Amino acid sequence: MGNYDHKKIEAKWQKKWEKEGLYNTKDDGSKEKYYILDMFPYPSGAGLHVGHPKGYIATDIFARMKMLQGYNVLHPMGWDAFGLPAENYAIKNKVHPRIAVEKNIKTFKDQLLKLGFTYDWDREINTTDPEYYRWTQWIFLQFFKKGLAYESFEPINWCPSCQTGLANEDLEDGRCERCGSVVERKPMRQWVLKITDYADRLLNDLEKLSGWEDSIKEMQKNWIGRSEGANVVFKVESRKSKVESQLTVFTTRPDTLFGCTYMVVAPEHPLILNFKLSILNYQEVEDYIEKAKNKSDLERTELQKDKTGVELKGIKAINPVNNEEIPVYVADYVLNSYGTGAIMAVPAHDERDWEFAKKYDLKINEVVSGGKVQDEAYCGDGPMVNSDFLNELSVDTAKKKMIEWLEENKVGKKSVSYKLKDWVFSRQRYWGEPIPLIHCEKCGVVAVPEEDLPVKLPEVENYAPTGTGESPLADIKEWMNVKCPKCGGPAKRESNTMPQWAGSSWYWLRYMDPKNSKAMVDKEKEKYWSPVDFYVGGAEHATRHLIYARFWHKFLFDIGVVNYEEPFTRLQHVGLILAEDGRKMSKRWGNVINPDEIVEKYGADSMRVYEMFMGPFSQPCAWNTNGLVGARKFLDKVWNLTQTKKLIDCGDGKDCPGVKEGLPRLLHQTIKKVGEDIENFRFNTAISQMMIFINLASKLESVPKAAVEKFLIILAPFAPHLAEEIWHDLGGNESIFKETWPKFNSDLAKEEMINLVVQINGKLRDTISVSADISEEEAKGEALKSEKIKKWLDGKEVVKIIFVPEKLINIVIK
Ligand code: ANZ
Ligand code: ZN
Repeated sequence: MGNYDHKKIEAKWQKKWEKEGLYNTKDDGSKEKYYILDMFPYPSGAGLHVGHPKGYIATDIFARMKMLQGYNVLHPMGWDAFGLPAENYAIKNKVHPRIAVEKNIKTFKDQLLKLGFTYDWDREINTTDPEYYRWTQWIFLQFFKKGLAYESFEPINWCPSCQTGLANEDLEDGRCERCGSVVERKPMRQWVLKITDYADRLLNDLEKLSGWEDSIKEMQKNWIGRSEGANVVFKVESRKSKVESQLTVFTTRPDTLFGCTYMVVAPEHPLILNFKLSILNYQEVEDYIEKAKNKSDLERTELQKDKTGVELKGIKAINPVNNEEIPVYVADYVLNSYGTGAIMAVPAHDERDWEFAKKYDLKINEVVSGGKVQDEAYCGDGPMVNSDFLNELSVDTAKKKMIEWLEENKVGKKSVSYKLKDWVFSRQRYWGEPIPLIHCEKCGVVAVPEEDLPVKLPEVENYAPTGTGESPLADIKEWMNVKCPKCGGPAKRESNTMPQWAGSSWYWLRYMDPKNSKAMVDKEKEKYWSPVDFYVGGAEHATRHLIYARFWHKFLFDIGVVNYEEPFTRLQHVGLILAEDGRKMSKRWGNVINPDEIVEKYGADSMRVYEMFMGPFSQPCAWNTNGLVGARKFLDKVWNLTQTKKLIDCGDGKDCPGVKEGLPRLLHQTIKKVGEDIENFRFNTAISQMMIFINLASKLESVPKAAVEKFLIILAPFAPHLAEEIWHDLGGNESIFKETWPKFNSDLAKEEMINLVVQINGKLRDTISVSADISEEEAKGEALKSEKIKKWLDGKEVVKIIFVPEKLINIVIK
């Protein structure tokens, strides 16, 4: 297909570039740096489909433009290869995950190489390489030493199929994000990272990230989920046994305390066991708890779901503000993991409480006026009613006043809750970084000395999950049994491994200094390269990865390893490429397109141009082979132009061919637009502008060589192989990527000017100079601004204005 031999050209230049080390990045402090980063891929068994490289093509175009503009560009690539998918793939196909990962990486890399990217492969990293994960373990130890990694025995999310604990971030609609199984709750020994200590900074610093899309910042904000309110302490007592206790709730609406008519505790709440002997219907309560046990948080809190619960008979709570006795329920719509795991229910002003109260026939007391609380919960503003010292206040004022009252009476205080939970950081699986800790009977948990890192993942015969709460590593006696680094006594290694997200939580730092064996990154290098100027990747990482990454980076800042508090200055998400049938590309649908076939048939340059031309970069677009053919035709046109036309050495002169047809103006407009469009990731409009240029140039008998050369330089980021080939064909000795990005001449780039006649009542009164494609509105405005015209209009009424494009304006007056 096509007119130029893409196979020959592309292979030739890929080899040459590699041999010359064209993309090897030097730590050259004399030049201004630009660090552009792709989210590194997970090398799955299936290889890349045509959707995967879309972001990489974009960053490659960007990186090449920056190179041409004289920046020292860092554009690295690596592999995020630990974690469940690799391990599940390995178990299914009965190969060791290490072997599977090696093979997959090779496939991925071959595929990427064929697309002609600028990656500096000398800086390639792999999260499963012990020389890499030594530093992942080192960072964990710093967390541990600062008290930010702790052992917990709380019930956590458990995937019954992957047989491992999961973090909240690993769930999607209450299911395991990896295998789709419904997640259960299971008590388990875990290592947890205290990300909640950073919640406020993660939230507040979003404001500094002006280079991030608002939608992503909003998702992070919701994920962190900061709620301000109060904790309120209720007395709870049993009539029968005179047992007394306290129940603390978290509420965002302390103003409604007078409207609290009952309380609810989560099924896991310890209060239930404490009152076991006083609860008259304990069997019923226990049955209910048993049923609630396996339900996911999502199932429990869905608004539409029918609310269920059981009263704890025999015990009562006392509302501290009016000493009213109110019933206490257990119900699974209250989560143990949020706030305090207990609520004060205000059915008049909370939807879920309202439904529950209707179902169990509980009192509904209005305390904020404005609604019809017998018909539905009213969530709007006041004035407050039935609330003693709060009456007539607005909700906001009442909140403040109630918090003052609670604090004065020592039955509560201002409080903040976060949806963000501490990060469950251990997995009961084989294929991950071993957690570098040792359990000693005498000394407790002891850190592996830093000089003993990395703690290498040992070979095992059986790496399938055990389901026991320990990883398969626990079976390897020689590995597990060690001497305690503190007392020398017998001790055991931690058998849990780190989650898949660990290795990707700091990898951008390692590219700056990938071979350093003394530190995770050299301080000077970090100072030069940080922060990442531009980060491009999938929107699915808006929360998980990007929250973890910011958290680790901030921690590394706090311990003095890095110089900047935020890792990524600018962030752009990639719109999906869908299959031709409009569905997501997936093996399941049999609609996957392999880039190798496209490259083989149409060439890498065509695929690059096509993917950037499909539509606005951040929007999803369906693949269409006709579009691909169109991209190839455009490149063929460029090729033909340089092969069949006379190229004239006339500089930028007036006597050059194409002046009359407006070629110089179009060239400079194209230079301007392509540069601005790449900067703003508007590749599709950049390409259509280049098409317009080529169409005009192709119509001419001969074209100025200088114009073609400038055009080639701005085309080169998109179609590097073809541009390089033609460049050399036209006599270039060095790579086109050693040229400089052309400057546009803003006078030349200006629109063509024409003279418009301005008439008043059909008589010529002035001529004005305007751009040829001026709009009607603008033209009228310009005419009315003319001093000569103003004189004629003085005191007269304008009846109408007639506009004849490119000719005249006639103003009709009375
Ligand atoms: C009384 C009240 C009255 C409430 C009212 C709301 C409206 P956000 O905004 O999401 O932070 N709540 C507290 N802990 C809970 C838990 N563990 N499980 C389920 N619900 C819980 O929501 C905070 C509100 O959610 C709290 O304020 C509490 O109900 C409920 F007119 O307290 B509120
Ligand atoms: Zn010890």
